[in-house]
Amino acid sequence: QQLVQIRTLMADLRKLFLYYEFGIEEVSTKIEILRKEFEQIHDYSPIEHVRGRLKSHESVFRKALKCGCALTVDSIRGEITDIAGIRITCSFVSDVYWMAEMLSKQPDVTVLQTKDYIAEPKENGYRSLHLIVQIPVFLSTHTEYVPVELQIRTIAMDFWASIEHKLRYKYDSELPEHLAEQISDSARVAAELDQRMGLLRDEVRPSPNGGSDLRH
Ligand code: 0O2
Repeated sequence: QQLVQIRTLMADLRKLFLYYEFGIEEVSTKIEILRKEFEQIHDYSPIEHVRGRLKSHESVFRKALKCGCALTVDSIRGEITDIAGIRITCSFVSDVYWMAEMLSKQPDVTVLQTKDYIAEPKENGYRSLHLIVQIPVFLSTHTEYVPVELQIRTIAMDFWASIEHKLRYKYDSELPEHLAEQISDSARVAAELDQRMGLLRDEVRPSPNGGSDLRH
């Protein structure tokens, strides 16, 4: 009986994951269109790198257990909104907000949630702009509305997050105090670097959306 339940869950999850994969493709296409248009028209792109990923089945199960959500496809789909994720890396802080704005205002994009860890960094120093957006995926018989987590950040924020993630993994989430202090100090340095680069960019040319890196 349990084996049948597990088989059904896995089959349902495979189908769900396919929809999420389509969601990543849809949003990636939007980002790619913006990037190409910018390179053509402005001879400049706010986007440095883009990477999409589907959460592994294991991480989904781990998260479901952590948040006490039932191991059914309906509760997984209702509770876990970061199965499909896209990370956009920009050069400047103002570009991060600009990208978020350009994507959010597209008529088929619904913003479900915004977490601005740039305005309010996490305690360890983590900075990034997170949006959960929902987009329609048109299938042969119906339309699926798929949530996609966007993490938009600068190169400096991304560098910091990648090292911090590796350290946390190495120490199984419990960083020794001296390392935790250094990582949090490095976040401050990365934020300062972003601000200095923003000032340099303001010197060279005003940001295309009229924003300024001075404000962050
Ligand atoms: P992965 O493998 O990158 O997907 P939760 O998802 O339960 O942790 P919440 O509030 O739903 O918490 O999500 P939140 O805080 O918006 O952040 C989720 C994702 O942001 C994480 O996903 C990381 O990718 C990234 N993130 C958040 N905080 C940190 C941090 O302190 N350091 C680093 N390096 N990344 C962070 P996952 O699921 O943890 O991992």
